[in-house]
Amino acid sequence: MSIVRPVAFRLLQTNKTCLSATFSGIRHASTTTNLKDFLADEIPQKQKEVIEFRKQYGNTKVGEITVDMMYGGMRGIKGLVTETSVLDPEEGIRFRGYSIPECQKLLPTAGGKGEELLPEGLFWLLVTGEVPSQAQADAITHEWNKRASVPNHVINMLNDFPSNLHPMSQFSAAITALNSESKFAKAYAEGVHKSKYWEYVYEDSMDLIAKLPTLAAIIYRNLYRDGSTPCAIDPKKDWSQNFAHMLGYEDPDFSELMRMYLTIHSDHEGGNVSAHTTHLVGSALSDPYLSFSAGINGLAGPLHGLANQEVLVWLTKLQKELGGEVSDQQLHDFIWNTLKSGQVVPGYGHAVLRKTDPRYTCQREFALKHLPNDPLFKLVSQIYKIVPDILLEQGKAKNPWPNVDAHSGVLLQYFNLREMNYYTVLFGVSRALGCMASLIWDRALGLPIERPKSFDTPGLKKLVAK
Ligand code: AMX
Repeated sequence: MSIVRPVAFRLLQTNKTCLSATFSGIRHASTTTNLKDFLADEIPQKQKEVIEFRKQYGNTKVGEITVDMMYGGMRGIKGLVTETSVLDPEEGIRFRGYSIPECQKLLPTAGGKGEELLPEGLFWLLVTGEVPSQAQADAITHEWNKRASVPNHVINMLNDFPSNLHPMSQFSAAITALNSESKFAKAYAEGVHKSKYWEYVYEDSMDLIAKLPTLAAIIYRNLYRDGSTPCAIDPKKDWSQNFAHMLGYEDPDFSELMRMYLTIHSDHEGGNVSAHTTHLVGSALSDPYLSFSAGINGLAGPLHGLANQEVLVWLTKLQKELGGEVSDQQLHDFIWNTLKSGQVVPGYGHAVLRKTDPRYTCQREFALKHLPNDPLFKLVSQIYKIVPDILLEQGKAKNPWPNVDAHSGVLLQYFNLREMNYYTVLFGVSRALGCMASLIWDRALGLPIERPKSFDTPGLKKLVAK
């Protein structure tokens, strides 16, 4: 049975933000550096737009549902609205209308410290739909640095976990336990009016994102280093650089890798397991910590985020069996053996994409710049030339091309972050940006509890007979 992956749609844009964000229509209208002020201004307009849109087109049919879709992981069912990004099968992800190469040209970088995009700027774009100025991205850095402290009970819990508990389980449990800090849960318990929900979800989202690097660094240092406390947040450093330093990596190029990594893994429209789960759990008005930890549990599945770990496990097995230099024929046989033993080739295929993932290409470009002669990079490039033809020959996978996870591990290995079981935690830190940006808008638009209709097979047979 395939995994759940319905299609998400962006709403029609307002006049102010129309032009579908092609390069000629770059949107950066606002000057405020306060994201909450921006939202307070924007939300009433967007609410009005949605009400009018639904009034006019609420009964308009936008698609059909087949029996195969119902048994087949809801693939292709148009069933969600997600504002932050849209995934085109041929072209890949567009964050609020902007492709990754367009973002690379438009969004703020760390200035003198590096050329890669700041995830803070991408977050501003995801939330607002506008390309931020440097001052707006820097304001997010400032906010997150201020909100980063983690309560002692969570630190103690992490320190008490056994070393055989997977880093993703630790990460998810720590995020759940952080809900002691939830401003939304507190306000709800005190009877806050529903029109104010988004304000508390915003506060929790900003706190949660700010705290994730510290949680992730504690897990890393406990499992793979001496268990010492991560260094303190430095207000002069950006989110990624602080994270890199807390992990114990001082190389400026590693901070660059983190900036790129944390930007490109952030969002992939609304139907993927981690985003959809966060949205679903949030629809029950579970607070952002509970909602996102549920999403993290989905990300921990090998068909979703854990694929980045799986790729490295698979590559390590390949190197152990075949040695250093491998011929195309040896690779060909190894890949076929993987398929014949009933396993997937990790890092290849996708539920929506039908071309090479631009996030793969972006990481390949980073590798060409920073590690062009790395043997593992060369192996990954060699595999890229061989796997698609084999998957096509096998004739099952609808997309034979690599996804984001085929390339991330090789970059981390190069910088000596070799603990592959940890890789999905990095994905999780980044995924919070998209999930939280969407959750703020879910509550701002008053989206209700999610409850699709399900059938049993006899019921479905009756329905079909009609
Ligand atoms: N290797 C071998 N077989 C594959 C394959 C791959 N990389 N990708 C798809 N297939 C198989 C499926 O298992 C399925 O087989 P079945 O008919 O026996 O069940 C068949 O091809 C049809 O699958 P599909 O419609 O092309 O894919 P899907 O939408 O059901 O699943 C995905 C998508 C990503 C789960 C699948 O391509 C896969 O398992 N890839 C490997 C794992 C991976 O890289 N996951 C990460 C995805 C990105 C992410 O979320 N981080």
